[in-house]
Amino acid sequence: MKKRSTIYKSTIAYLGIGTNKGNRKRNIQNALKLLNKNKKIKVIKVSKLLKNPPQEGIKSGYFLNGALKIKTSLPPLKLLKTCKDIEKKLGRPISKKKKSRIIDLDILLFGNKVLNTQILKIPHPRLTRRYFVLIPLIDLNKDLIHPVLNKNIKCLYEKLKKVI
Ligand code: PH2
Ligand code: MG
Ligand code: MG
Repeated sequence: MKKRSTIYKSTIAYLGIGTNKGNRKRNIQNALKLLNKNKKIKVIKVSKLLKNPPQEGIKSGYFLNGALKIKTSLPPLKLLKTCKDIEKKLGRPISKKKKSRIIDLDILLFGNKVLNTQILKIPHPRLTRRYFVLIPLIDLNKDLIHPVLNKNIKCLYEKLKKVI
């Protein structure tokens, strides 16, 4: 029997994934391959992908957005570094925030962890304002609880729907 590699002290985390440049589906597939290549990350579930217009001042190209449920033994900052390395490997330059992106990987939730540092905030601070994040998250796990607001993400989505 094939030996399964075990991930010790692992955490369930959720990543947001988005792309609005080039072959969006392929960009997402490439990012998934690179995430799974890392021995300390296992992608457990991929949400349905949502085609939607750019938000928050980005002007060009529609987005393909989704979310990933992963299991990881990496601590949050190492996971962030891994995400940034993958973005770079897929050709995203380190530059302006409002630019089109081949791939964007954001940490949305990391277990019940709450982190508020300059380089990384968990839960993702704009999660509650983004339907393109909440819809894929609900698709992955409708029972998820926002660890700061202590609210179910489905409730957060219902609330957001009222204002947009
Ligand atoms: N990401 C942003 C800003 N705007 N709009 C959509 N539709 N999807 C995104 O992933 C997105 C965005 C900043 O990361
Ligand atoms: Mg982002
Ligand atoms: Mg990002």
